[in-house]
Amino acid sequence: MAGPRVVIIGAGVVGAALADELSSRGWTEVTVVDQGPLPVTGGSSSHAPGLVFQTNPSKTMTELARYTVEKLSSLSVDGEPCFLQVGGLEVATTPERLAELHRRHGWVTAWGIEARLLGPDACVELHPLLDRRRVLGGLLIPTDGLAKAVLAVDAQLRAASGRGVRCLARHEVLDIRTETDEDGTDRVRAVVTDHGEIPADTVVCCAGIWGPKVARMAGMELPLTPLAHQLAWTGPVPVLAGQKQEAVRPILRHQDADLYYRDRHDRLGIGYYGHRPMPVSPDDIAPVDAAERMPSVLRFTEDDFADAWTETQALLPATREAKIEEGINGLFSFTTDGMPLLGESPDVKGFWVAEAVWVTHSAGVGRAMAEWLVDGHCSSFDLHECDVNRFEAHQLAPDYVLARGCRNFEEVYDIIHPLQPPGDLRPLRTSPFHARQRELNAYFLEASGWERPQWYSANEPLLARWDVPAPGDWAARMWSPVVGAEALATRESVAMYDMTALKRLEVTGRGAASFLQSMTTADVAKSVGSVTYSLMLDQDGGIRSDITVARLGRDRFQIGANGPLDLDWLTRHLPRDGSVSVRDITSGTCCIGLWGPKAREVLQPLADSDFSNRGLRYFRAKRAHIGSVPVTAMRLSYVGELGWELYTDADMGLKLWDTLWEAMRPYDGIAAGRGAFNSLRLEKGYRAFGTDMTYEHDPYEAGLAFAVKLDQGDFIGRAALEERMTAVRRRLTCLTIDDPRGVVMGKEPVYDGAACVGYVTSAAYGYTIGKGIAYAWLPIGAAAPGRTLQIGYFERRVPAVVSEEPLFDPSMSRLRG
Ligand code: THG
Repeated sequence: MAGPRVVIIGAGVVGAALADELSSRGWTEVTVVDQGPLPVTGGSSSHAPGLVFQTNPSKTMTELARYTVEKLSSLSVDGEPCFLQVGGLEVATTPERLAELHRRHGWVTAWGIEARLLGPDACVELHPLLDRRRVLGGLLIPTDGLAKAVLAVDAQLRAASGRGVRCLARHEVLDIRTETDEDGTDRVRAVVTDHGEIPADTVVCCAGIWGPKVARMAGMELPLTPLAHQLAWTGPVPVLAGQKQEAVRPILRHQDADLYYRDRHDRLGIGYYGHRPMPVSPDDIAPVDAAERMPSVLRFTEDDFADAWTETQALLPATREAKIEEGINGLFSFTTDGMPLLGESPDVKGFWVAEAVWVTHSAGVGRAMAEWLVDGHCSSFDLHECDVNRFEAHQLAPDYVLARGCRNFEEVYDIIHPLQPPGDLRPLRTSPFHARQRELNAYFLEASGWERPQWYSANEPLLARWDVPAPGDWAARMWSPVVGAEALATRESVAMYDMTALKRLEVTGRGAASFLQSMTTADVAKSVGSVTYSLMLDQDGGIRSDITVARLGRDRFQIGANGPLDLDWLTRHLPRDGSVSVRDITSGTCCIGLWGPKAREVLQPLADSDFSNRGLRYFRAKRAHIGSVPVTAMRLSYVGELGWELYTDADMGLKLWDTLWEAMRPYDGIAAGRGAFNSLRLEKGYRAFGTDMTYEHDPYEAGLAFAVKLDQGDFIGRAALEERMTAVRRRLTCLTIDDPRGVVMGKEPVYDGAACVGYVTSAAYGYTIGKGIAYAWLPIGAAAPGRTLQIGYFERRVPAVVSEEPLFDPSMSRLRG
C-alpha cells in the first residue's frame, strides 16, 4: 500500500525528515514542494549553524533531539557525514550559572542521556581556547554535536526519492484547496502552486518561517514569530592554523553572555541571543529570487554584535588575534512557549503542521509526525506539549504571539525558575474574585492566562500558630511560609480556593451519554447528579487526560478538564450526526472550592438545600442557592478534605465569594492559594495530568487502575489496555524526604546507588505529614516500599524513601464524613 496522497510543503530539515520517515513506513504517494532550489531552499535550514545541544527541561524535546542525533549520525552524502559528534560543552562564569548547570545535568540525566559535570581544568582541556580564569565549571554531553543541516536535507530527500517520493523545487504554494463533505466536514483536496495543482488527501506544512502564511491559506492562525538571530564567523584564528578537520572542539555555550560557538576549520562561528529582538512578519520575508542571499538571511547589523565580540575576546582570548569576517541576521521560528507546533488543523481535516522546529529536533519531529499520520497516534514521543491545539484563545492574539515570541528570544539562555510567570502582558484573565484577592495581598502566578493566587500575605498572622520549615534557596523562590500555614489551616478549619482556572467543558445532546461512554474509561452515564473520575485514553492506552464527569441532566454533562487539548480531543471524536455538542464554559463561569472539616458548618446555614452526608454524598452534584447565588455544588476535593466545588456564572462570582467569606469568619476560615493546594493534593496522592502522567503512561503504571472499568463497554484505548495491564514495568511512586531543605521541584533524576533509575514528576513539602513528598517514575524493582533512593538536586544527593500512598487519610474518613 502506498498510502494516501501526501503533499509536504517545505523541504527544510523537517519536511525532508518527514518525507524520509513516511516513505520508510510505506507511504510513498508523497510529494515535497519548495519555493526554493534543493537542497539549499533559502529557509532557516539553509543557514542554520547546526549546533545540537540535547539538554532541555522538556523530556519530549530531549528525546526528539536524541533521535535526531542518532539518525543524523547514521547519514552521509557522498561520504560526507551529516553529524559531527564533537560533544557539547556549557560553561559557567557565575556561581548562579554553575548551580544552573547542576540543574541541567539533572534534567538530561533524568531523560537518560550521558552527561558529566566538569571542573575548570577539564573544560579548558576540552576547549583550549577558554580562559581558565573565567570558567567556574562546565557541563559536557558527549553525544551532542554539529548537524550539517543542508546535508541532512539532501540525504533524507535522496532516501525518500529512492522510495518514489517526488521532490519539486521552485514550486511556490499559492493556495490550499479545501472542500466541504456532505456531512459538513472541511477537507484538504489540493495544493495550488505556480506550476498547477497537486491533489492531496493530506497536506503537512513544514514551511518554517513561512508557516503562518501557508497555514492561513487553510484558514489556520499559527502562533509563530520569525525572529532574526545573529550568527558571525571569524576570519582565521592564528592558534588554529592548520586545523584540517571541520570541527575538533565541542560546541560551546556561554549562556551568561547569551553566546554559543562552533568550530569551522581555523575559524569560529559565534551565535548571539543578547541583541534586541528583531521580529519579522512572515508577509515581509523577501521572495526567493529577490533576496540578497536567501530569504531567511538578513543583512548583519554590526552594532548589535558589539557586546558579543567583546565578550568573546574575554572568554576566548585567542580570538583577539582574529577579526569578524562575515555575519548574518538569520531568521528562524519562535513560539509563545518555546515549543514546536505539531498536529492537525481543528477546522480542516487533512491539513497538518510541523512548525517552529529547530534542527536539533528535526529528525525526531519527522518520526513523530510520520507515526502520528500513519498509525493515527505517535507512540515514540509524548507530544502534548507540542500540540498545535494546546492554546487558549487569547494565546492566538497577534500581539500576544509577538510579545511572547520576543520574550522567549530574550530568555533563551536565562535561568528560569519553574514557577516563574511570564513577565509581560499581565494581567490577562482575571476571575471575579480578583479584586478581593488583591485586597488580601495575594501573590499571583499565572495559569493558562489566569491570575491565580499562590498564597495570600493577609494570612501572615497564621504564622504565629505554626512553625513552617523553610525549603532550600531555590525552592524558597516564589514561596512563603504562609503557604504552609494555609495548608495547615485548611486541614484544621476551612479555606476557600479559587478554582476558576480549572477548565470546564459542557457536553450536551441526546447522544451525549453514549458519546462520553465511548471516550472515557469509567461508567459516566450513571444517574443524574453523579460525578465520576475517569480517564481519556489514546488508541494505544496512553493517558490523554484525567477528568471529572458530572451528569447534571439526562443530556447534559459538565467535565472538569485539564486544558484546550481535552476540548480538541472530544471535538474530533464527536458523532457526525449532530447529536452531541461540546463547549468550553470556563470563561463565563467561576468556581470556589470550599474545603476543610468546618466546611459544612459554613455552608449549610447559607443553603436552601440539604448538604448533610445524606443530602449530598461524596462524588455527587446538585443545584442549590448559597444565599442569593445559584450554584452547582459538586462534592469532591483535590485537597482531600470535606467540601464542595461551587460553580456559578461569572457575574455572580463576587457575591459568592463575599457570602462565603462572611460565613467563614466565626470559624477562622481563610482564602488559600495554589501553593497550599499543591502540597495538600500530594499528601493525598492525587495525580496531575501533564506532570505526573502523560500520553506515554497507562492507567496501571500511573496508579489509576481504579478509574478503568473494562466491563463498561468499549472505549478508545480499551483494546490496548488488555496487553498493557500485564506488562507493567514502571510505576509512579511516592517518595518522602526527611530534610525540608531537600524538598525538590520536579524533573530531578532519581538514583539507586550510582545509576539513575527514574525521575521526579511533582514535589512539595507535606505540612500535615511533616515530610517532603516527591512522586517519581521508577522501575518496579526500585519501587519497593522502605527502600532509600537518592534524588539529584543541584550538587546534592537527597535521600528519599519509597513510601506507601496516600500519605494522608488513606481511609478517606475526611472526605466521606
Ligand atoms: N475538579 C474537577 N475536575 C477536575 C479536577 C478537579 N478535572 C481535572 C483534574 N482536577 C482531575 N484530577 C482529579 C484527581 C483526583 C480526584 C479528582 C480529580 C479525586 N479522586 C478520588 C480518589 O482518587 O480517591 C476519588 C476517585 C473516585 O472516587 O473515583 O477526587 O480538581 N471538578
